Amino acid sequence: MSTIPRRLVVRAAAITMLGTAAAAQAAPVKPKAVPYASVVPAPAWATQANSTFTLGSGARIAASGQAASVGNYLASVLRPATGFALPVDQALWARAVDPIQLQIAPNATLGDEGYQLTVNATSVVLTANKPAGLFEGVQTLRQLLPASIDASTKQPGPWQIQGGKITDHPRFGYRGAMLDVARHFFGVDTVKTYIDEIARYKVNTLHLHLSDDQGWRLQINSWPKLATYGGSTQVGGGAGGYYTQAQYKDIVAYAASRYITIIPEIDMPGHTNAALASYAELNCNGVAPPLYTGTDVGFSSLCTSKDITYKFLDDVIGEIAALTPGPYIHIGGDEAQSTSDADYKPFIAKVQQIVANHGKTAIGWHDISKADLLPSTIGQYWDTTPTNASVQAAAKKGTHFVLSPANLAYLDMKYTEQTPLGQDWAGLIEAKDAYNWDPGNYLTGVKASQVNGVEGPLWTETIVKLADIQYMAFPRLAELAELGWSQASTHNWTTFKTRLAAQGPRWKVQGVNFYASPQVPWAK
Ligand code: TNX
Repeated sequence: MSTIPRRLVVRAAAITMLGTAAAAQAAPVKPKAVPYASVVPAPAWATQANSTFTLGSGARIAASGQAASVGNYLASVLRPATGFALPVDQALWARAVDPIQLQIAPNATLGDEGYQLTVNATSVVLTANKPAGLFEGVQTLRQLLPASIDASTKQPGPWQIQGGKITDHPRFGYRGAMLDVARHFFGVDTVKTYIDEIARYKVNTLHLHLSDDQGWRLQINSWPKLATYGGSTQVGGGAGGYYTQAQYKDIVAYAASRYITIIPEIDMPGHTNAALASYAELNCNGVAPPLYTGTDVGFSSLCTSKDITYKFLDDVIGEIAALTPGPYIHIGGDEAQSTSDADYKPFIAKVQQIVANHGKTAIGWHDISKADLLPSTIGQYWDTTPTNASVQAAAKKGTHFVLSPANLAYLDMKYTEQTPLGQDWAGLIEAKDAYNWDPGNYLTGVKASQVNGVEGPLWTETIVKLADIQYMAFPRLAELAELGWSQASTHNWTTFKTRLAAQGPRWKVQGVNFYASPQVPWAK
């Protein structure tokens, strides 16, 4: 018997205590309903009731109109482990009779991604302003079911959900991951798998680092050698690869079906050896360098004084803008050590204008704050100290930032000295380090209202396969996602690590390779 008081009302910061108490009483053999306190990222508000919903074999999902696609998605993620048919009813009348109901319903406090989830003995009702909110609510619902719901084959159940109510919405609108597909190339299936894994934690942005010294990874019709030659190799010298435009569109559409916006990055003016090797005319001396398969940075630059450079960028950005429904194009701008400041500043000004001409908003690594920025341009902060003079000056003029401090958010940093993959130039990032900072109160001179959110970049000099991506991303990306989604009041490592621990069995069931940090009391 549970000792949890009926309809105990808890603030998100306190719900973990509830989770600990309930977890201690969990039956060891049969899966039981999961306490609300185990959800990552922590919901804004939750109450847990003393009732239990059981998903039965005859259950149907009501999801009409704009809710239909998320209803179909919910059915598709629940079918493999339950083995149930879970038909999706799209007729309005089904709302009242089906046990699982997804509805679009106006609620002023929930915003675009918020949702409300109400579970009692006979029904699960999920409402939101927008389909994106229903989608995020579905991720919460999945975590309220036993971990075996994530299996790809039929499991015994029972499929119980603890009764209660959650009202939830994000702290920040931008919650991102970045994958460097330039240093090592990753195919469409790997990217889709990563998209599914990050969507579980309500990440809504995937930034693809599509070009660097070692490779150009997207077919550009007006400059075809970029991909066919510039994409032909990678770090270490093996065969590289690139996405055809059709494959890129497929990734964008798949991400959109998970309410994730793709942000394509073409890094410039540095990190451009692959482009310079593909077209001699992009070099100031007119000589194409050889392809590069090492891991140095800072040695390449587009020729900022040549007109052809801007024709090239207009063509490339034009094609990418046409393929990308999201509002942003990332222009890189980092570590341009082979471009003088005198050349760099007007270059960034021109590129921002090209991006704007194609109807998009520019994002760049915070190095671009050395240049004059358009009011809409966003900086992505990657340095390891919270104080930076040009960032502060740009912030004063109103620039917004996405935070990816390398010593806190870089997913390619090692966890410990023993971590077999990754780098350590920005430091070691153990589980606790990845969580123990506040993005709203990190950058000197940048107000919380100028912080659009957070992003976890995964650079891939040492990363070659999906299992490597997973090992570096989990648990840290789930932790960063919580910093991006959950209210500051939930912030508490001691309670968080217990919630994070409940993700371990889920990753095991999903076959996600993760770092079992000794700092986290992983659930069995
Ligand atoms: C720095 S920080 C880079 C990348 C490297 C990464 C390795 C930044 C924007 N650029 O070029 O891959 O370090 O950790």
